[in-house]
Amino acid sequence: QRFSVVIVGAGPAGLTVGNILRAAGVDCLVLETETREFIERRPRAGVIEEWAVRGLERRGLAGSLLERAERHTACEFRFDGERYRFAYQELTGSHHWVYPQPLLVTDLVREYADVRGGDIRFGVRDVRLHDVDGDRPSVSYTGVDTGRRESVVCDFVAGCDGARGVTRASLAPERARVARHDYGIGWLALLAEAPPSADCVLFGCHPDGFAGQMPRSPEVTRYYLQCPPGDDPDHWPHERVWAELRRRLGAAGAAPLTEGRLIEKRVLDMHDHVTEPMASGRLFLAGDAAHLVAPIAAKGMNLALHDAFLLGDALAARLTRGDDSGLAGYSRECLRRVWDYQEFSQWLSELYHGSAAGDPFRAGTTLAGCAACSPHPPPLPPSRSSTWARPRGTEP
Ligand code: RFL
Repeated sequence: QRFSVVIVGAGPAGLTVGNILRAAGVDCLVLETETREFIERRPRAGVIEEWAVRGLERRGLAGSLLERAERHTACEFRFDGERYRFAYQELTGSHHWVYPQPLLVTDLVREYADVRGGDIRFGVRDVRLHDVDGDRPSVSYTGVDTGRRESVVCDFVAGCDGARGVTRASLAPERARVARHDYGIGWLALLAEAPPSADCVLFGCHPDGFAGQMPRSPEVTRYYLQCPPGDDPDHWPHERVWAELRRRLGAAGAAPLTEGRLIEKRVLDMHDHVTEPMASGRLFLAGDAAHLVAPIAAKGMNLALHDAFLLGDALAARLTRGDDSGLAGYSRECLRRVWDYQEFSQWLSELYHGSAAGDPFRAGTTLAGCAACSPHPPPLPPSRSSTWARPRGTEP
């Protein structure tokens, strides 16, 4: 079998690339290890930046999102029992959308497979890449129904298989460099069957550790609690979670938290990594397959979409018009924003975690950071305020 492009992974990155290619009339195949039902339910991100939504909209992929997503223009820090509301839209002119990742994935699969007629194979096993540095790469896998090895020849491979995928390993090791950073911090990531406790994102900077609240939908809310890395979620029974959230997010005049059953409870060890370059021969990585950014600043899915816009457009230009320029500059263009967001994430991490570091100096600078977001702020440094809600450079 032959396709112009094989896309490995049906997350936000892979499905966006697939949709762009189908719209340009390019034949492509998406290979995914999980079932369609599973990827349409897997809970993860929820905060999408305004430029990313505009990018989806320009490609005909934001219809349901714009009907159903909530628009957010402010967030709130809670520190030392005080509330510091940060109306970032007033400062940057930009806002965020809250739209759960499973809904976006559902929209993207439906558009790709059911509307644009794209080929997608779920439940595949043991995906392997071959000859990506040659002119005729291929991808082999075991089909779920047949149990047979299948092989697909293609012009290009898009590696969109997330942080634990296989495509990154096919980059020529002597040319690819992986830079890593470990925060030495864990987050207990929780989903509660309860409406949000506030109309915006909450960040609690507490001497006992960070706590966060992120609205997801009228029925479900995400919470985070800083914990030791590698901690066991079983150390966090229902009562302990809610007592700790109440303490770390408590503030004068704040409404009590709306509690509910915890339907997800997992410990994330906060770390980042970046692979450079993001391409080798005819293999191009996109999203978490190329770079992981800890969910501190809610940037991972946004970066995955940024890569996907650039890669989809570049592959379409190459395959429909013979224009190679997008592919040639792809890695460099993606990495500018990747490093920008990694830097922002490090800065924000200090704001979240500094007061729990047991160091009065770090606690002091954390308080100054929260106070800078108060109703009468000294303006944030331009790089901070722009990264908060808006990317630098042109929109893809
Ligand atoms: P994904 O979403 O991981 O999709 C990769 C797909 O590839 C499949 N796969 C394979 N398929 C074929 N062959 C293989 N060998 C394969 N191996 C894996 C997988 O099953 C999957 O379907 O990667 P993609 O598309 O790059 O998207 C990245 C985002 O999912 C990720 O960055 C975000 O979820 C990160 N993130 C957040 N990002 C935001 O922008 N805003 C947020 O609010 C936000 N919140 C979060 C988050 C991540 C979290 N976790 C779980 C780490 C909150 C949490 C708790």
